[in-house]
Amino acid sequence: MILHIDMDAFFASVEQASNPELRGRPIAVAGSAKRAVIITSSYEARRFGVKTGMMVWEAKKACPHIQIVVANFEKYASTSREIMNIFRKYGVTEAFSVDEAFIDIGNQDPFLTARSIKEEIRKRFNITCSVGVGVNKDIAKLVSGINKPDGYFHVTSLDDIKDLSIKEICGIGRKNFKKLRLLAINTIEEFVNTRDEVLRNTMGIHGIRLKLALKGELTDTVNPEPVTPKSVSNSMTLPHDVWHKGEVELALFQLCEKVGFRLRRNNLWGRRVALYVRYKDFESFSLDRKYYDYTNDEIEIFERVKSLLEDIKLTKPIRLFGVTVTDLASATQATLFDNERLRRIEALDKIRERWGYGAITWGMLANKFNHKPPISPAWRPEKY
Ligand code: TTP
Ligand code: MG
Repeated sequence: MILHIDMDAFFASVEQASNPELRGRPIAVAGSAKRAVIITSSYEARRFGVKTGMMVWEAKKACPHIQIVVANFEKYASTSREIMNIFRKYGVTEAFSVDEAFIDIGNQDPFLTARSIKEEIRKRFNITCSVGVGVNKDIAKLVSGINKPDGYFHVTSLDDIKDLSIKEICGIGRKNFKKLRLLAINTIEEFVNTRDEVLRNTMGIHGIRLKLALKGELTDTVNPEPVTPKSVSNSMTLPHDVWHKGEVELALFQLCEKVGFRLRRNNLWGRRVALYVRYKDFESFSLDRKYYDYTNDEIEIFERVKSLLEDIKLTKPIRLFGVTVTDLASATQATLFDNERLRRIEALDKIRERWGYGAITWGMLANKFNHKPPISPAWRPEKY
């Protein structure tokens, strides 16, 4: 049996747990003091219509007495790590995002196991979570949100889920949802009664796999190792819009440094480098280029990003940059790079691993943008 566990209002709950004054009150967590986007809110605030993605002023309009807390990502990351360690005591665990995991509990009783996990987390962190139970990951994930917060839902037959919208299925994105709707497939019952050819034509082989899974005819295993990523990417909304070459390069180098570090930590090299630019007015574009040599050297990545920039003219102040390295390969396929630089980078990494990522950086970043380490639902505790 598989459990899918998702923490309730995770960042907001952690804040409420660590500050008694915030408990039971509508609060929202904003990404940073300057960039005022709500990244999550407590259930008390959600009742007023506060939603992830709103600007702080919108949230205040919806809920005038809302308390805004600036995100403390280190705190959420370390809580997440500890929570995953609790899960691991109950079965093979796959960390699926910062606040979600699958646990294969084998033949243990799902209700008692969920109750005991909930209790342990409540005692340790004073926060709640919601649990979905099913014979595979797709079913467990589908239902963990049904009775949020502090929910529990165990799927024992197709009947339990047949009326749910296909929108709830993890793996049916907006595009597939639209395509399926045109075929009058709205509910899970309609989905599992659709012929295989139709599903294959609409959404490929993945559609057929999903049909089997939802019917409960597929039992899958939980993957304890994080899957090798297809790309390594970091983006940063700048504390203030940038325009001058020096500032642009400073921001880009900072991102390249992080991407390089993460590639090396995962023993990966990449040769396609992409740059994403979002202007102040939210107009955005991306550029990318494939190179012959693989690299995970931040200076080389930075050179490649700069050369992408040389092909265009930035026309407005920039709000956000993203740097992505794709076309990844593991160590064997990579070309060796400059030895001295390699030694320096290895020395940097050792210090970072010992003392934390922020412990050391290149001279040009001495007055880097004061940006919190990025974290998103896709963040997994196993990785940096
Ligand atoms: P979610 O599990 O999607 O949300 P949640 O835990 O806050 O609320 P729920 O009870 O509905 O599960 O995401 C987990 C955390 O990830 C969330 O607390 C904040 C963060 N997050 C972002 O940083 N950006 C986002 O776009 C989303 C959706 C979440
Ligand atoms: Mg959650």
